[in-house]
Amino acid sequence: VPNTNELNRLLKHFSIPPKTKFTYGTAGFRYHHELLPPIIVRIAIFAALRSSSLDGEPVGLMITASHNPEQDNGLKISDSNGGMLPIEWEAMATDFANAKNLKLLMEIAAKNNSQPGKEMIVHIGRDTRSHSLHLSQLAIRSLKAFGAMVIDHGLVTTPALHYNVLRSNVNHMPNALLYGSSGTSFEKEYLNSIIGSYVSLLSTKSQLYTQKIHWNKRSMLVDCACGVGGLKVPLLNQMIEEFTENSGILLDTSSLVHLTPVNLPGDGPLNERCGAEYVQKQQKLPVIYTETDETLNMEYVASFDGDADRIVFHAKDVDGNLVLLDGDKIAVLVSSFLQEEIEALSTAVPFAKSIRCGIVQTAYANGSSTAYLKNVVKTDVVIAKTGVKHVHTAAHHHFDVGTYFEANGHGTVLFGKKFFELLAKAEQCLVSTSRKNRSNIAWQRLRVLPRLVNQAVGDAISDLFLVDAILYLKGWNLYTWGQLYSDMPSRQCKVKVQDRTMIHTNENETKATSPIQLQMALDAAMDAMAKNSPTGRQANRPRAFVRPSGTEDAVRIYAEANSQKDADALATEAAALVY
Ligand code: NG1
Ligand code: ZN
Repeated sequence: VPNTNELNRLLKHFSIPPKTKFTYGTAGFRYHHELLPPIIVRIAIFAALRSSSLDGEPVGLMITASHNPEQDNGLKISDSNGGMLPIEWEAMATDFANAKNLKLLMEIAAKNNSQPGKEMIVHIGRDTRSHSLHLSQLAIRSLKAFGAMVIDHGLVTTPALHYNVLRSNVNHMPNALLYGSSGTSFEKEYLNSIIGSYVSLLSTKSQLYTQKIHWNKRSMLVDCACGVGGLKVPLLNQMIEEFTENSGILLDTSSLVHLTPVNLPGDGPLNERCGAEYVQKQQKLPVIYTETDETLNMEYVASFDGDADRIVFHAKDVDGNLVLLDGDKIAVLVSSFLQEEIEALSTAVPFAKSIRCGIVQTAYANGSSTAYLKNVVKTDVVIAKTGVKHVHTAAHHHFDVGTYFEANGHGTVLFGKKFFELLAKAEQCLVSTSRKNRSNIAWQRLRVLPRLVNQAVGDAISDLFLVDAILYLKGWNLYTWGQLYSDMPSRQCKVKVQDRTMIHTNENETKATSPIQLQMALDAAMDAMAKNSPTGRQANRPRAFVRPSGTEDAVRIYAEANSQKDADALATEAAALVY
């Protein structure tokens, strides 16, 4: 039963500052942390109503501003299926965030056919920002005042929170809820399932050989952006060892990757000169705040973002320059692996030929990656709007096995119904064949993937093991992988303008639809540069676009061209046009 007095007190105390309009952005609400308390109170109530509208299925609230600077914070909502809030609900969320008092809130709810129910359950998680604890306590207080049940997971990564939500809905776990307000975490189970699938995947390599082979142990430095991933990565080595010992899977332990976590919470400022966003956007090597002899010469490095839902890989070349393996490179690696395995399976199981495999990218994907995917991997490519909610939906809609990765390293692979039909058919055809048969190996590989790869949302930890396993199975290192294609030189920057919402774009954000003069001027700049470019190939055409960010108060500029000088010049020109 809602405690109206307490709700009124909270709404009054955390009132909306004058002349402020909060909006639901690319991934929820994200602002300077001091602006957040009023949003937290209102969106906590919103989350409870969403749970109520789903007949009491739990949903999730994650307190994080992901890759943003330390002083920002935010709210991400996990729907009951572990995915993002349906886009149709965003307008109501925005209205809620801006509603003054309880009466207005309830009017908005009624207008949206939404009302408090008997069962309202909300999972809460938070990142390591110093203000996240206080904000999560405020969310809990508001939820309780509204009569919702709260399950507090404390410090978790965003993908682990999504998994907790998904998992608690899969089984509709009333028993687990008996623990009360905590102790219903499936995080360990989740990490174990990733690790178990990873080890099984690695073990398929030796099926191809008759003798025992000793592999070079791979050591990976994991830059945790001084964020919450840094609390989880240190547990993984031991979990891998324990799993391998207990599972009875015969595997040379030297084939397992060893993780060295650095940039843990407290080592340095969150996301500052480290982490996935910095490395990918600035194209610079991260600062390793905890530098030791061991960390100095590591060749195999991964960078997470502040809430561990993104990952990019990188290494230093002989000249000390950055070799970046971003989300595009991950998409290429993962999708070619999937195509190869499905192809190998199809010789024994022809149904595999009918599986639609494909990739979803955004306008930020490097032109070379799109060309490579179309021309070499020969896979279908769909370009969707920026943000997981768009790429996820597109992958689900277009493909039976849909891979999506944003260039910034946020992505996953979605396996549809038809893929599971394929696995069932494969089992019938292959169960009595030799485990060394290539189609059988492909089946062994494919069937572990849905447990290795998060089906709800991208996860840096899950993607780390997926990439490492594929590299191991192929016998590649970061350089072999990086050389699949060369990125077109590119430049990204941000411009702060008075009102970024002035800029509107087309469906896949590759062009501005208004102001129309802006796009005309951009087209002219691209044409002029194309005339002076050495090649006339479409794939190498200079390209630039602008769009308002949905997470920061800025307009983002992207440019790519045939030389770094040209990419920089095009970005500078585009920035001047926006300004
Ligand atoms: P915005 O700020 O709307 O561009 C950024 C990323 C998205 C996504 C969200 C959510 C870029 C260019 N944009 O969105 O891909 O990750 O943050 O975290 O990287
Ligand atoms: Zn993130």
